[in-house]
Amino acid sequence: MSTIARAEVLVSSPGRNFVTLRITTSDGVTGLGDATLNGRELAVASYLRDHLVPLLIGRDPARIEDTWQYLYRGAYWRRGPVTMTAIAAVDTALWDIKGKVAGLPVYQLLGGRSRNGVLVYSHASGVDVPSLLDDVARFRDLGYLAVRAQAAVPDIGGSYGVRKGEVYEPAATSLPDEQPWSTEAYLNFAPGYLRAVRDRFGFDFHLLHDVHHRLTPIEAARFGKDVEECRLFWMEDPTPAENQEAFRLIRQHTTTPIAVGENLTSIWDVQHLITEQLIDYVRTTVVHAGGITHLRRIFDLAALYQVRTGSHGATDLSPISLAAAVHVDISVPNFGIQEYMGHAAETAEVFRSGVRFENGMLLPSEEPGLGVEYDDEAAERFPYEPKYLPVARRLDGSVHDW
Ligand code: EZ4
Ligand code: CO
Repeated sequence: MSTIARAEVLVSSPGRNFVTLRITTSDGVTGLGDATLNGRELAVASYLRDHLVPLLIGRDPARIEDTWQYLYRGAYWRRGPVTMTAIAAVDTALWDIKGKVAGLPVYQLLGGRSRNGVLVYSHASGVDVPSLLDDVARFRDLGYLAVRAQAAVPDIGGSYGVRKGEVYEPAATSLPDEQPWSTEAYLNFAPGYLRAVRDRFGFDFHLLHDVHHRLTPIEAARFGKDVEECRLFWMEDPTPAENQEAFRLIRQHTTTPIAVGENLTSIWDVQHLITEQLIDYVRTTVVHAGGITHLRRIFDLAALYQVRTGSHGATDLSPISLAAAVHVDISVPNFGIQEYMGHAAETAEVFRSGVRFENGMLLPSEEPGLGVEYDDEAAERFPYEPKYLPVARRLDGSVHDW
C-alpha cells in the first residue's frame, strides 16, 4: 500500500505571502494544498508542521474522507479559520494526489463537467468615478463578462477595494494600516457610482459590489434598495455574518441579491443563511472552508435551497486554491460565479498553473490532479515577510469592521 511519506510546509512570498503544503507518497507522487490565511500565515504553518504532519506520515493517501473526519473530529476543537485552513491544505493535496494516481484532472473525479467554462468576475476600482469608469472599460475590453466596481469615498482616504498598483493588495504593511471609515459618506456616495457604471456601459454585463462587512442590517437594507435599479449581480458581505439572522432584516427590504461567506469556514457557519434562504450566493472557498471535501458538502446543501456558489478568489488565495476552485466550479450543478483577481507576476514564477482565461471564463487544466506545480528554487528568492490586513476606524477613532 502507498503511504504518506513526507509532508512539507512551504512558506514563500512571491508578490505576497503564501503557505503551501506538499505531501509526497511512498510511491513518489506529490500533491499540493494551499494553507494561506492572510495576515495570520504562520499560525497555520505551525498547525500543520507541529500538529498535523506527524499524524499524516504513514497514512493511506487514498482515504481522503477518512483523513478529513480524523483531522476535524480528532482535533476536538471545532471549526475556526486556522484549523479549517490547515485541514483544507491536507484535503486539497490528497485530491491532487488522487487525480495524479488516477491519471485524471480533479474535476473528472468530482463527476466531470457540468458546464463549458467557469464564469469569473474581476475587480475594477478607482480613486474617483472617472477612473473607476475607465477601469470598468479596461476589464470589458479584456473580455470579462462580470466586473466588481469599487471607488474611493471622497474625504475619507482609505476605502476598501481600491487598487494602487497592478494588483489590489490590502495586506501591504508590516503593521496594520489604520484606515478611516464613514458609513454616512459611503451611503451617500456608493449608489451614485454604481449608477454611473450602468449609465455608461448599460446592462449587458454583470455588475458586482463588495460592501465588505461595513454596514448594520438596516443600513444594508437601505443600500440594497438604493441600488435596485442597477440590477447588481450581488451585493457582497453587506453586514458581518456572525449573526446569520441579521440577513433576514435585509431580505425583507430589498431584492438586491446577497453574497456571503468568504471568511466563514464551515457548513455550520452558513447553515442558517442557506436553509432560511437569507442569501443568494455562498462565497466559502476551498482554502478556508476545509478543502474540496467540505466545500462540496456546503455547495450540495446550498443546491437544495437554490443558493448558488460564488467562491472567494482574491490574491491571497494561491494559484493552488484557484485551480482547485475551478475544478469544483466546473463540476457542481449550482455554480454561480468565481472571483478572479489574478496574481502578481512573481506569483507565477513559483506556482505554475494550467488554469486558462478565455472569453470571460476560466478553464481547468487537463493535467492529472490539480495541474499546479511549485518551483522550490524560485520560491527561495521570495522569503516570507510579515504583512497585516488594515484596520478600519470610524471618524471618532473607534474600531469598525474592515
Ligand atoms: O478583503 O481576501 O472579495 N474579496 C475580498 C478580499 C478580502 C481579502 C482578505 O484577505 O473581500 O479582497
Ligand atoms: Co469580499
